[in-house]
Amino acid sequence: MEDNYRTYYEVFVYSFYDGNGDGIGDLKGLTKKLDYINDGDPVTMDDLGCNGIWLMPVMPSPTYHKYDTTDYYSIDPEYGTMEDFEAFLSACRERGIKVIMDLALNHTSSEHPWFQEACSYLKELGDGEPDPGECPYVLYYNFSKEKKSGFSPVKGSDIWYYEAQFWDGMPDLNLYNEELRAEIEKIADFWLAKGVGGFRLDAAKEYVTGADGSNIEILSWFNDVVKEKYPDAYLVAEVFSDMAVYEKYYDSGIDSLFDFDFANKDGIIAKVVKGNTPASFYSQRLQEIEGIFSAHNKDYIDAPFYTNHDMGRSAGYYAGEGSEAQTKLAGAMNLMMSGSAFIYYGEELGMKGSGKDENKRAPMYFSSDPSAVCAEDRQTWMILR
Ligand SMILES: [Ca+2]
Ligand SMILES: [Ca+2]
Ligand SMILES: [Ca+2]
Repeated sequence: MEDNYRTYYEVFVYSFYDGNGDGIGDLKGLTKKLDYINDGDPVTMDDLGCNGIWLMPVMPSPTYHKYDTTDYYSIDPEYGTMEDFEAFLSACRERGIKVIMDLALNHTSSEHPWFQEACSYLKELGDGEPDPGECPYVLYYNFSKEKKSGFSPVKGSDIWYYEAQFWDGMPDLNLYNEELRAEIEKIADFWLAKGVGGFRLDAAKEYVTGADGSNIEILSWFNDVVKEKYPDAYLVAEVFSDMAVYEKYYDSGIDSLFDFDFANKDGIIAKVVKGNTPASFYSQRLQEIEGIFSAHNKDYIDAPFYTNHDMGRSAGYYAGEGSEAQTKLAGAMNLMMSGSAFIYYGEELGMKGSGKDENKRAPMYFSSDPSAVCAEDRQTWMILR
């Protein structure tokens, strides 16, 4: 079995490096900059030395962040081609970097053909009873004639509604449908067969909103089908919540859950570094979580992270004299935790960016020339190494 204890670098491809000059980061650009993440030579120390990459979504999508897919079997043309992706994977393999991909299974894009076909069918049907024999996709989503909480109207119909917990462009999938599950098994196999090392499972807490037990069952099913054929695959789920909630998700048998309690501007690490909480609390919790998580899954691998694409960047958590040292100390406290630690791109440089999501996902700095970086972050340039 492969060792799944790694240090992952979370990359937003859109903002990382532009390989073809259109101003948008892409897979060619990321491949070109792999030496920065890991040059494959354990002797050199001027690379980050990460041996894992978490790719934020790369499948076709109408949004810049690409968390709502229109096709689970392709690469978004903004990011390149399938050949570019395969070249990226093979360059990572040469360097000993395991690549995990973001997989958004809670929802698709409202422009996904499954959803489009289901909506056309229901519009035509009107007030009748849907026949999945005529359109199987009506069961891929949660359609209803009743406007329940989190439901949006089907465009062009005054009878039908669909569940869309995030926004109406992201219809929620019905992960209990057997045909959809078979499709998802095919999707997972498609990418794993290419050499992808696993998945970061987006929004697992919303698979069935408000029903942790159902979500654990869904994760357990997905873990079983993936591990049966790919025992070395690595799965980490996003359950954006408190530890009392996400610890239970280890019952599913998946490798990792992001350890939210330590992250963000008001998490354990930041509280300790700001001096609001005694340093001993950090070590005490590290000891306690071993018992908490292993009670649910003895093979668990903690997934500590300090920030991600949904959080303000850490260099902004501290102000005044000593803030640079605080930022570095906090980063080190993240990496010292056992398990597979995650670093969000640019954090190692002390990039700043908070407020709206786009600012948290701003272009990576590859130059110390102030004119080469985006204006908003220009004054925060700082090398942490
Ligand atoms: Ca580009
Ligand atoms: Ca090296
Ligand atoms: Ca859902």
